[in-house]
Amino acid sequence: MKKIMVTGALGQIGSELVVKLRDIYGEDNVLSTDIRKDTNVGGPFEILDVTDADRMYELAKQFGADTLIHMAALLSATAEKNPLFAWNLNMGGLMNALEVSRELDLQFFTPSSIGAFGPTTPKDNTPQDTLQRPTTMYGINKVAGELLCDYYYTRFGVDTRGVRFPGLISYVTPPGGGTTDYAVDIYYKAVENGSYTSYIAEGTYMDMMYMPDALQAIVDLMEADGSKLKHRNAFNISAMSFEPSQIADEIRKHIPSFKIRYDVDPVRQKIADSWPNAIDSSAAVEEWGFKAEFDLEKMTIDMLDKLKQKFR
Ligand code: AKB
Repeated sequence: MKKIMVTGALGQIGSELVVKLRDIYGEDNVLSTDIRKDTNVGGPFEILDVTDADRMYELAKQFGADTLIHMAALLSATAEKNPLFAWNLNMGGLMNALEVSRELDLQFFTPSSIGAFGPTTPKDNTPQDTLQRPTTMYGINKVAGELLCDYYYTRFGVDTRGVRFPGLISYVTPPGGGTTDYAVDIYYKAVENGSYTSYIAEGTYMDMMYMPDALQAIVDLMEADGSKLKHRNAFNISAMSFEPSQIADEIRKHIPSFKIRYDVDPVRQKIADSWPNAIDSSAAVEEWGFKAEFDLEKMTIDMLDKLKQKFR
């Protein structure tokens, strides 16, 4: 049985990932760690600041981990507000996690993002291997991270794996500080107020994915036969691409009076404009069988249903 340590376990992805991993591998085989404690969350938990390399090593060793899933990081919009802090946290945390994985011979996963692309990247059907000159601190962190993970595999044989996540949508834990977060907020506001003011302009396409597909992708990639992986660390994966008025139209099928307005935030709009419209996930499909169950229609039904129950 695997013994998995997760950093950033109370974040948007981590909080749901830990539940899924515990369902599959058993509660006691998944150690959740984060910089703060949430008393509502059960199971093995330890406080960990990922910039503290010694504590990360000690926790992984004591737990007897064979796998490290490193999720702790600042998202794009927050990183832009404080670039030096983002560099220190995102790169320092990643280096520590890679070193711990090398020292303890752990299988390793960390997410990259569509943020690893930039304005000179082909915007449509963005290839797996292409020009990457991001213009945000977050994107620079992600490209450097992809390269470091490749390096730890080729240089030290660490079994590093990863995907480039699109915007992730979930009704469980709200995201914090991302550019794609509007696509989560819009569902909350639709249920709570019947209207939403979007900080992303009409016509701005970005890749997205419903959280259950993102979690399954992590499990599938970590379970995949390593000998079949050619890319290992930065697989493009996407389930859908849409712009704000399309998600509003989809919501209107269930809440006919729903209204969308626009009050564009120049910082997040600039980030969104530098990212692809739609990426090509074919390498992930071919190398480890990536598939997504949810499109915009199916996701909207589930999101609205779950949020209505939550706010009832
Ligand atoms: C963000 O918007 O920063 C993230 C991402 C796409 O990496 N959701």
